[in-house]
Amino acid sequence: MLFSAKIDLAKRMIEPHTKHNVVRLSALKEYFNDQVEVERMINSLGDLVVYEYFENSFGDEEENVNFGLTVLYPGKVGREYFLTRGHFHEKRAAEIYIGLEGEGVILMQSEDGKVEWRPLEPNTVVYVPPGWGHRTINTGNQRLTFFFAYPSDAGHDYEIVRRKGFAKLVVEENGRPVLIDNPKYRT
Ligand code: PAN
Ligand code: ZN
Repeated sequence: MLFSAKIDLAKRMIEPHTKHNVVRLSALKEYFNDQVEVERMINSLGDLVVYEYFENSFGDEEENVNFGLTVLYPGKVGREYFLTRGHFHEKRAAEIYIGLEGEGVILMQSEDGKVEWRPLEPNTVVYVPPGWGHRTINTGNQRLTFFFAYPSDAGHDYEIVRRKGFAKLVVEENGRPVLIDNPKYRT
């Protein structure tokens, strides 16, 4: 039985953990707006790690809470900042994110297409309400690290994001993050 875990920011991990996923540029090709630029970057820079996450996962037992740490590295594909794939929970479960280091945002989208975005940085707690898809974006030039926790039976639907994307993109304009309409978004 698990009673506690230690976050080590220097080592960028949480111990213990039952799962460690590393997500590279090649796995994110369809999630960035400019897929040609992703290819070009892979060819010139290699298949960079964009983010990794460590999780204590309890299968799909509904009494439990999965939790862990995500580390999203800085970078851009064209003007679009490095991002996580993003997903909707299959069971409309809420989620808590707590910013630990770096500067970023969380982009949230309701099932009927409303969009909200909030800063994700140290000492910020973000509550993702049930039914809202969510993606994190690193808008700074150091890594963005955050803690997350959600019900173990929530499930993850990535397919809907892969096919339709989010309605908005977070891109750099004059050195600052701005929200623009996603030209490829399909309702
Ligand atoms: C987080 C995310 C994690 C990686 O634990 O799963 O930050 O992002 P993607 O799942 O979008 O690749 C979470 O929201 N879990 O529900
Ligand atoms: Zn989630």
